[in-house]
Amino acid sequence: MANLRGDAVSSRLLSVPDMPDVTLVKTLFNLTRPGDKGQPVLIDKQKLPAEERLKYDLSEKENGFREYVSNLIPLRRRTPFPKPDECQNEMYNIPALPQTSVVIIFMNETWSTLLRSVHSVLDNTPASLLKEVLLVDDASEREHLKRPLEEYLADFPKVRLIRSKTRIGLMKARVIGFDAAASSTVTFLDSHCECFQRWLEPLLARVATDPKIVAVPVTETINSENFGIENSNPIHVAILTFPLLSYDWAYVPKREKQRVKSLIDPIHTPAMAGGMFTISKSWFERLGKYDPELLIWGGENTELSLKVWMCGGRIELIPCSHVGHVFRTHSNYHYGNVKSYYSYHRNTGRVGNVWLDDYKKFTMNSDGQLVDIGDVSERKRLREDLDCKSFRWYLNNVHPELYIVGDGVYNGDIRSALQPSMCVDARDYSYDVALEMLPCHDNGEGQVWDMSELGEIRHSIHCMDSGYSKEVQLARCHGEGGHQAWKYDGRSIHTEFGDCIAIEGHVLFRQACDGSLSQQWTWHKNREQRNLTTHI
Ligand code: UD2
Ligand code: MN
Repeated sequence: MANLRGDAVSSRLLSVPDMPDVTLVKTLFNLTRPGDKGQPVLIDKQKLPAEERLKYDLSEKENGFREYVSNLIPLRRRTPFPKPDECQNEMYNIPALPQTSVVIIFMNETWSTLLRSVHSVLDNTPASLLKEVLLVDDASEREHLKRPLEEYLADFPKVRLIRSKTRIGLMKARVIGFDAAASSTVTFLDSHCECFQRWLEPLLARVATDPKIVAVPVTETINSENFGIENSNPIHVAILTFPLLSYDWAYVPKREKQRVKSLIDPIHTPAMAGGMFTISKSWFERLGKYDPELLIWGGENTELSLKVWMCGGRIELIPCSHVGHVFRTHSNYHYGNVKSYYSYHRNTGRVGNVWLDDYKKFTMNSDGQLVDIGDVSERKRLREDLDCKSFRWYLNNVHPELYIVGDGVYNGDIRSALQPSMCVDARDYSYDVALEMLPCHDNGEGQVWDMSELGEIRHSIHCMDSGYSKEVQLARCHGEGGHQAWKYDGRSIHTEFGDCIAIEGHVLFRQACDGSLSQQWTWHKNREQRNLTTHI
């Protein structure tokens, strides 16, 4: 174990806001071991003396998380034991596993979150598997990240600090760490993470099986207010989102639940959030690392998700590997003239243009509609050299359930045969009220519906739902079929139990199908069903 000098954080090391008065706050709220095993640290702000309250308030504004609370927790704390319980019986043949270099990139990170990330790696990783921890500083400006950080790290020979002289953005920072890494696998982390016990062994075990597997831990949320660490159940996969080309969390698809044999088997995940994963050095290199033109933040996760799958690899989510991560409430990365808006759309535009084929039309900037995407010919050549498959292949084989706004099997407005100038309207997207018919307006807003592969009738994340009442209402799409599964036969929109959507007055109801005009609808057929037959 590393030494324990991480227990006290000296205020000398911190920029604004100052350290909490730890002794006072601990007494006030009866905190003996704040945050131990991922317990939340509960502070009643009203009971803080005025001076402390000011620090408490400021720290959130500066960082997008409550640094004040983070600073009350020792730099070394115990993390929860990973769920499911079956993980406790898993044995790993450590001498047979490859070593890894852990790369942690940071830019103006707070002292306590950064060093808790480092300590959690050192404390929860078998020394024989950890070649080194490479901290890559993307030209931070905060004082505590200069001399004080170097002095602190001097006690930890496995930790190496690499500085970038200029601000280069997270992708290039990761690549600097990657290029400096001395082992055959590299594991990336954000600078506000906490690894659970045995987080690394199951990741390495998968990459050792097949170097084209990219192994991703379960991302646990470290609460940005109280720093409690969740232990998720059930776990979620990451999926791509349109039109932004970002990621979202989703339930493990039904077919994947059927494919795996136990709760702890690796799960095929269509995408990754981007911050934490283990990859073999040779595979990341073959894949051309990240597009060198990506700036600051965003899009690199989409690029890697697509090219790993489309170019012959696989992304696996490893149920027994857990890493906590603080999700900020806000961030605004920019430098010089480069604004977050510009870099995000430029990045995702480049990725969409290179990897999405015809589907790029469903994104915001793959043809440079919003901001210039530059020259992508090198990246297209890389895709050809690697002989990668099409995006359509990805949809059919990796993520058939993926819903792309505008790409429904049926798409467009839904008109009533009884009142041909009236369309189904999502109005103000309120739930728990019957959907209304309003005059068709042809400008998209509220009247464009997609029928998804799962038979949902969707308007973005909202679905037509008819459960406990006979009204047809809007509800958040859940992807589980049931009350959100419909069929359209060119005339009626019905459930598999013979109930049809009908107009009554100006709202939508579900009633027994009888072929009447009030149950007939026109809706534009957009394309054939994707290949979903194996799993529903
Ligand atoms: C998510 C990912 C993040 C990255 C991002 C998209 C997780 C949990 N997080 O956003 O890793 O893939 O999506 O790009 O999967 N940083 C720099 N230089 C910069 C900006 C940021 O080094 O110019 C560092 C930053 O200190 C942090 C990392 O990059 O360690 C990711 O940034 P973030 O934590 O703000 O991103 P996050 O978690 O919101
Ligand atoms: Mn992060």
